[in-house]
Amino acid sequence: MKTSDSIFLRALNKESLKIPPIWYMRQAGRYMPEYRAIRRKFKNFLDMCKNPEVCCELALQPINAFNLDASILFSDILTIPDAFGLGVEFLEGEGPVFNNPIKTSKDITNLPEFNPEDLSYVYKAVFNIKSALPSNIPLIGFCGSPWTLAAYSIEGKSSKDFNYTRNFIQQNKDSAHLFLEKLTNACFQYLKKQVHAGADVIQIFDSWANLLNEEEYNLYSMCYIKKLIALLKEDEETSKIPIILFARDPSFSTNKMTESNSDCLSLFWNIDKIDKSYLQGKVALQGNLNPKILLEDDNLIKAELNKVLNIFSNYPGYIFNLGHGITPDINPDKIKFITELIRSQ
Ligand code: 1CP
Repeated sequence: MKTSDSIFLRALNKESLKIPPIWYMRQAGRYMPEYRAIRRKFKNFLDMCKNPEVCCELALQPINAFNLDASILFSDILTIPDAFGLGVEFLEGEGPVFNNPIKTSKDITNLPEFNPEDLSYVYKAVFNIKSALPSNIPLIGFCGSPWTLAAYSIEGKSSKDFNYTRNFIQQNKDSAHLFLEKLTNACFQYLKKQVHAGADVIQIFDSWANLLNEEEYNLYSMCYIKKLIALLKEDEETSKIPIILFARDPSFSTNKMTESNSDCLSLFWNIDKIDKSYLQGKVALQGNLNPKILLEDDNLIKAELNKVLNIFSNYPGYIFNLGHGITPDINPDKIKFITELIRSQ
């Protein structure tokens, strides 16, 4: 089968399908014992990401365990800040820590030019994964949104509210925009290389979209996502690659996300801001079971799953996914359970 005939690409092309394609955000990760066995061998998570053979093995683990309809590159969104020299480290049990975060506007003007070749380990992983996958399973490449990458780079770590970053941006508006511009160009070059190496689809993760009100979102996030998508749509090599945009819990209507010109929206689990009739025909939709439901018993999972399927089953271009990533406390048997349940409908 040609990759373009796969149910994942057909759904991204807004086709109505009886059974939706299925994949899960963070489908490779700590909830899987197979993952933990490999993870144990590396002190710093990013060292594991720098090993293309290991990344290939990790990306295939959920495909082999659950027979999913799409594979995602095994890597992380923070490879770009690392390539800018910000010294990203992930230590066991902790989130990311930056050894050289952005502290002043000078740090932004003095950033080295982004060299996409510094991330050649990622393109090698893409090539290896694509070569190992059967042709009916497309490979998703990805990056963080410029705003989400800037938030980590300025804060220097993860945070609940990213207050330090918000203050920095207020006090250094021009430099903040310069930084977002640099990140946008880096994301474009990075994604182009991933597509060149074999990625069939691109997902942009705006994981900190929830921190901004609509006005701030326009200014600091949407504006740069739009630029990034325009660059990809104008480039000969990437113009035909479907783009999925994930935004975590935006404070405004999901309709706004269509301004990005992405082909598909990956929906957070709350549905009150989703206007299906507006979105239909404009974008494919992906989502959006609350991952926490997977900690409940099978009857409750089934009821909540049916609610999601009832909302989206007739939508032209529907992909089943969660509203955010699988968390380490989820039992892999539950992933198997819902995958089989969806396919038995
Ligand atoms: O110690 C470990 O084992 C590290 C756990 C882990 C894993 C498995 C991290 C650290 N990253 C990843 C892989 C990863 N990250 C993938 C590929 C795996 C897959 O999806 O199958 C992807 C697509 C990401 C993307 C990513 N990294 C995002 C966007 C998605 C989202 O969840 O919103 C974000 C925000 C990150 C940053 C990140 N990476 C890891 C951590 C602990 C964090 C910080 C999260 C936070 O700020 O709370």
